[in-house]
Amino acid sequence: MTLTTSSTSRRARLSNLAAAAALSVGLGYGAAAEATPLTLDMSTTAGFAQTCKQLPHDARRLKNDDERIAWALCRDTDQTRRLITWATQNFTRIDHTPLPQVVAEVERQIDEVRREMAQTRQVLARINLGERHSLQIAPGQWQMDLNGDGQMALWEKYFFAIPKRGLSHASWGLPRNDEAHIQRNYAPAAQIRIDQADVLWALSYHQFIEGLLTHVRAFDLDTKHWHLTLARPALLGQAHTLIGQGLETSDRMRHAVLAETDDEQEWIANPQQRQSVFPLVLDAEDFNTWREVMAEARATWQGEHLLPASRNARGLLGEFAPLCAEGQGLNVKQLYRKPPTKTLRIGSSGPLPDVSDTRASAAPCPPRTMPTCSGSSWPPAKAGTTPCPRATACCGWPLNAAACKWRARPCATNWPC
Ligand SMILES: [Ca+2]
Ligand SMILES: [Ca+2]
Repeated sequence: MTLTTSSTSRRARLSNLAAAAALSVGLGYGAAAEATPLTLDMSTTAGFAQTCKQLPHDARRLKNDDERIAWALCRDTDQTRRLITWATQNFTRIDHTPLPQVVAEVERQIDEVRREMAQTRQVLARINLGERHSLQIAPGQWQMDLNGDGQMALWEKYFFAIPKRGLSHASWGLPRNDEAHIQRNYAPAAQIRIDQADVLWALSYHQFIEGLLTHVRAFDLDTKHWHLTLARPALLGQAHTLIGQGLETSDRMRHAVLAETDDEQEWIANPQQRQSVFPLVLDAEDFNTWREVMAEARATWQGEHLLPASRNARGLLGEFAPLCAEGQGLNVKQLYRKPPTKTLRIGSSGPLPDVSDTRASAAPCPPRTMPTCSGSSWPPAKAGTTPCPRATACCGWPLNAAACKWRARPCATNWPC
């Protein structure tokens, strides 16, 4: 399939990039830190603005974990504001801007977000609340002019509001200028009393998003042919570390949530907790699914399990199939840590990816030696075993963990193993 460079598709691409980037977040306000403890209020609109204004720009001047939490929230929300303002202003002139310039500006933005998120991530990683609770927050009250037009539209007012608990996430959408839609789908007054599990939740998302953005910046986009070329292999290694840390943090978070015995203004709730404003209701089976999927994801990410890479595979794995010879499984860790030395291209035309020197070394693809099937292609086979060709994908996890009842399937009998 050949991708066009029409203004429509360019707009769509930039819009997608901006939307993805807007999920990330993080920037700060400058103001001298006071010697006396700061008054931190993250539960009212005025208190939020005042708190962010008085926090120091330099994270090293933060005096305690409550200040670190407020600082991270202020930076994240302000980074969101800056991204939306940037995207809004650039969207109007994208049709008149040469494509390479658009790409360069997007890359600059991604790098800035990565820098900001690295700071916020390090601050979040320092926080250890132990058993105590920290700030009470009400994200629906964090209201600001996000697109920089000097007005506060309804969608901006409720941009950080939490969707009502228990609704199908398909009905959320983003807040729009429709009061009835907001009232139906959002809980602007919802409050959370932050505990260590919530801090770990935020930390894991920072690690994941920073990792994904780092992954993106490992590649250069050829705007003529819409190819991605691996230009900065070292960033792939960094991305592997960050996403691996995200998986570990997510597991620590799951343990922390399950260990909670209180039940008051919770974010993610364990099956015994009822006082939660987290949009998804998770039962005991969801937590089991979470544990199983994360264990498989971590083993795959660290190269302990191999992904099936077959020429007949479909989807992304099919695109990567040429990385591995027949009879080999893909070692994700090696792919990130020792990517093919020859140019790795991913794109829309031509033989993809170009890994003609890789098969000789076969670095990411150790042979699978055991002549038995070990299950479906998800979960992947343990290194040294042969995975089966059919995937039972767990779609959209963890967003719809409740709907994701993954079960291993027996191997297809005709699989040549
Ligand atoms: Ca506005
Ligand atoms: Ca909690």
